[in-house]
Amino acid sequence: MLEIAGKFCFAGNPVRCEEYGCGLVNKTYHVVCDSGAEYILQKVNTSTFKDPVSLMKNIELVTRYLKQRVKSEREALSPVPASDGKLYVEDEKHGFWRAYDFITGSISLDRATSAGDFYQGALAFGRFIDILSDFPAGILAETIPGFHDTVSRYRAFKEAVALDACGRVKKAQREINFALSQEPFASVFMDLLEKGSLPLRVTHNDTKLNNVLFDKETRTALCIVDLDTVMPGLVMNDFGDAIRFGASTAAEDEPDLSRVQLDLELYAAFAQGFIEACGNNITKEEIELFPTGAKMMTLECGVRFLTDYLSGDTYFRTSYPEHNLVRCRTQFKLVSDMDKKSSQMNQIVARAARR
Ligand code: ADP
Ligand code: GN1
Ligand code: MG
Repeated sequence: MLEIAGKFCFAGNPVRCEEYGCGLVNKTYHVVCDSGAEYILQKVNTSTFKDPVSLMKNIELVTRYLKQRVKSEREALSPVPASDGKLYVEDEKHGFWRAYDFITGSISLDRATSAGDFYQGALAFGRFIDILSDFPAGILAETIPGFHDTVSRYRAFKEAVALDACGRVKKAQREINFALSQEPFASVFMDLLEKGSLPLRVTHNDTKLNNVLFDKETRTALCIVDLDTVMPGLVMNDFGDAIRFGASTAAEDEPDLSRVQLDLELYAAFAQGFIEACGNNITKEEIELFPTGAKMMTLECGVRFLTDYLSGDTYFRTSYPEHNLVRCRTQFKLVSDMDKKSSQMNQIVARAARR
């Protein structure tokens, strides 16, 4: 690892390199140099991101744009060039790597410890939408085609069921039935998009709370990270994915489903912060669809975990054989809970929009 780290233009010589964070797709390391300078070094998963050079072009364009519009340098990521001037190092033996300045004094949270934290996270994700609302979306590459096309996610799921590559269909029959019972819902956004009644914007598309960096001391949100999936998308999905992950009462892989519910206090805190920070950029129709976005992203993510379980765990990093099935169950439990709480979810968003 230090060999790779040595190929980037770091201040000083890398002396320490440790795994960092909890991402399920890329691999992240924290590098410390003998000068004291700190960096984030990442191995990009090129099975997932098939055109990593275009991906890095997206990141270059977006970080440059953000840098010119934020108040302090801790509020936007800074990619570090390699010695040849490119923003990545690639070779056959080691794979595809990139680096960022480590945002000093920052932490990320896998769970909100208070509604205040989650409200802060919402402000950061909303500001991201707000700042990028004038960015020319057309110049961004689609880093994962159909990333939030829930209909095509269902297609892949049904193929995995038919193939039953690992003989796991029997073990997941209940979850498969649940997914199928929800299938008519999966096309709601795709249908509206086809009719042309929803705007595509530059969105983040992976708005897990741990993709926000907080100031360790003040607990205010500083910066949005994990920009691999920044591309044209729907703002409801950014709202929804954040709720899916951050407004649950339990971790994404909690095996005890009695502990998994949608926390309406956290949901309300996020709705308030996100709507406030998106400003006038988003329409009334988009806001009305935020609760639908929450259910859509939760259902889609559950279907993706289930598909990966049935296909032999080739996409998401797992720690034990049933891990993806356990993750799928938490998502489906949340979907059911959202169905029960849908009128409250609608009221909360309507109230936040009136403020
Ligand atoms: P992954 O795709 O694996 O989720 P991320 O880009 O989200 O990778 O990085 C993983 C974790 O590393 C983040 O959750 C955050 O805690 C931390 N991190 C990422 N970039 C920085 C940075 N520039 N400065 C400080 N911490 C960072
Ligand atoms: C992945 O890479 P990470 O951990 O931030 C995935 C998201 C899922 C999430 C589930 C590129 O996010 O779409 O919602 O896992 N990212 C990609 O935890 O597929
Ligand atoms: Mg991440």
